[in-house]
Amino acid sequence: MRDLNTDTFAEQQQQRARTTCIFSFTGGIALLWIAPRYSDMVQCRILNRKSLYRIGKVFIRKTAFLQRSLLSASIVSTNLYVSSANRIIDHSSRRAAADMASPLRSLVEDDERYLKSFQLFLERSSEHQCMHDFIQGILPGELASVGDGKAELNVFGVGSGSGDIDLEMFSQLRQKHPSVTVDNQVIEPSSQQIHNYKVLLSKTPDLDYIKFTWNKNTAAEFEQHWKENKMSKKADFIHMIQMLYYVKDPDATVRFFQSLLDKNGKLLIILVSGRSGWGKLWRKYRRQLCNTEISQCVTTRDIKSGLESQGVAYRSYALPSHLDISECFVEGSEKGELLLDFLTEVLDFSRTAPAELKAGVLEMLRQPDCSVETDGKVIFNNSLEALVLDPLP
Ligand code: HSM
Repeated sequence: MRDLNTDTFAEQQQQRARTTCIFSFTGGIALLWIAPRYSDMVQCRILNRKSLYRIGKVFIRKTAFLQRSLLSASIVSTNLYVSSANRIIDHSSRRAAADMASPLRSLVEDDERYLKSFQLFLERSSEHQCMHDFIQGILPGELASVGDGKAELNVFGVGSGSGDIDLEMFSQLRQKHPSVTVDNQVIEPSSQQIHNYKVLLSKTPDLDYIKFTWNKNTAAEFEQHWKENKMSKKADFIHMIQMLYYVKDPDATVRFFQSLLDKNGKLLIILVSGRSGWGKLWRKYRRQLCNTEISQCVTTRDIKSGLESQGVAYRSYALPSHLDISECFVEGSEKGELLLDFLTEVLDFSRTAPAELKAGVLEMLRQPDCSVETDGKVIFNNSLEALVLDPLP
């Protein structure tokens, strides 16, 4: 889209230059044609009045001079116009070429910086607090019926990260089903996060009832492996928390994992809500910010409309949350830059984004659509939404 727009602009400039060229030359030729006739006319009158003869000659010379000047002025101005249009065209095509050569890099390409900015995001936001409230308040009701009386429950954590949210959910599952054992498949592509998860396990008591299987895979790799090996295992509880941003086709991923649910199984999806500041930011800057190969600007609104179009039922729960983004507006603040990376999903956004985009994003971030300003702080709307799906009929 961006390249197409640039071409259209360049073409318009070229067209304008061509039109001016034609008009200027036509104008010049018309002058050449009219001026001699006019000078002849003047000359005739002057010949009849001898006293004006000299003045007439000067006038004729001047007319000829004027005629030449006008013609050369029109040529010069046409040239100037053409060359300035060419400069614009050059600039546009250079910009288009540069855009093609160096698109903004996605933050997820740099695992270390991603984790650093994510950590800062967690410190500045109430993201984990609102998940904690949901896990304590709502999730137990959803988990009560899973397993249909089985002695062992199969759980899939898709994009489990460092496992802290997983362990909170296990604690609720355990309270609802005190005598079951759990077979837990962890599906997580980041070795650093798997390491963090294992460290957390080593520090957490009373987890003997859970068997952990580590799949260092993306959801897509896991799906491919599952299909190739014609696996038939069914799951009682699958969770995908803040991970559908990182799959190529979020709707298809939801469909695949929902198809793995056993009777009474539950699929839990948590994402930012369509009404959050994220939703507003992405509606305006999706094209510039989202590298759709590795990260999607997807909200629960998108997932819900996909489900609705297929007639799939879901239950929805709002998880209000906020994020302090004040540092993003402090020029040169390292933490502000890290937060901006997380907000835009662009690696080194402050340094690599075109000035116009950076200014637009910063302006948008503090608009009432995205944030509120209180006590000198800019508080971004980080509201999440949880969707719970039952097995397909
Ligand atoms: N990075 C996409 C939005 C988000 N992820 C919020 C976690 N919390």
